Amino acid sequence: SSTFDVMVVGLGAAGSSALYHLSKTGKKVCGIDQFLPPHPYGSSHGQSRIIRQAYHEDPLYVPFIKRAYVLWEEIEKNSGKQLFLKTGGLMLGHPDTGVIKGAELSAKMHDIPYAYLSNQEISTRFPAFKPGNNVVGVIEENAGILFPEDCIKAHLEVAATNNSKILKNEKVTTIHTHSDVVEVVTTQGKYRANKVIIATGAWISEFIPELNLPLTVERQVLYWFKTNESRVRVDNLPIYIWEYAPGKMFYGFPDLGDGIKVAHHHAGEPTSVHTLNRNISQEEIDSMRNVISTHFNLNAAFNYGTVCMYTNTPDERFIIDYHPQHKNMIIASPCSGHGFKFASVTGRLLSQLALNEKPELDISLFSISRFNK
Ligand code: PYC
Repeated sequence: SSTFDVMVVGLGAAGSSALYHLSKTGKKVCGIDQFLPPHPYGSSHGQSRIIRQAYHEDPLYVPFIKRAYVLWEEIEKNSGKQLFLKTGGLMLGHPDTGVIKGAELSAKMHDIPYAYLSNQEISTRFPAFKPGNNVVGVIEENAGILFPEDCIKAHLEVAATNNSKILKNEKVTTIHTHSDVVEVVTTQGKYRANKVIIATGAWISEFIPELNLPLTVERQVLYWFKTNESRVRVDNLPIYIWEYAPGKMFYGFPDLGDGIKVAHHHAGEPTSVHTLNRNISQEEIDSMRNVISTHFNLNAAFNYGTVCMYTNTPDERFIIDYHPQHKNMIIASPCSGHGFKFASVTGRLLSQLALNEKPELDISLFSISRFNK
């Protein structure tokens, strides 16, 4: 069979975007996924993902997120799908917590419109919240919601229109890298490519065990609680991240139809793609109900939940880099629980690496060599 210029393994957030960007270049490209993307088995399902600019984690992410906004708009136009809903975004916590100080730092450094809200202002503007004494907020108007399944669908549909080959329900079993070509062996055949992008999320260690990367996979439960109260509708509730104790956060979304979606950020049990428990216990539901009754003025009843995975690096930064020994293999993810919003630009950067172009942003932040220091 003939040789692809680039194969993309894993068509989740990053892989679908990489395929889309490659497809625009006219190169011969192929994407492959073991399931039928978008699917509910990895890290990109559950109706909504946060997108925000006043990045409390580190101002270094802001140039990436600014470019991501532009590229989300581009794929919205090219696909004709609405992928983003602006709701504003509120960071909540005591004045000296990481989310408050970090969001303000990024906003100031990068001229992102924001406002500091007192405890009383939070209650007045967003009566659904019950901020305890000493809780303040940083609100940014341009934050909102991405629809993750539609984002993946949009990237794949436009990539297909641009003549990319897309193989679904086909699992890659082995990848052989040679100096001049990469052989990709699947449950159904063998393919050859000049370059391969590995964007397999929680499955990533299966493809590069020799690198011994310090990754952990974490189980995360997403919960929807139903209520009829108008104070949780999109016009009345922004996306939010609430740091209720140092380093401990939950986050959520307004009601998009199935109720408010809430989840803990991290603090999930360590797991793996083979051992992930997809059942949600009554104890977990009760504990989230407690979080809601402590932090919201609401009567809300559990509707349903789903389980997904974070793939974490120790510093929670991503990986976007060449394989250190095989320059024809490019490695993406893991996202450490905050990568979806960047997928539009991550895919672009991956496509640039695969085509030997200089990445348009400085990706040294996401290098593999940082783990050796
Ligand atoms: O990326 O904004 C984010 C986020 C919050 C909680 C999980 N991810």
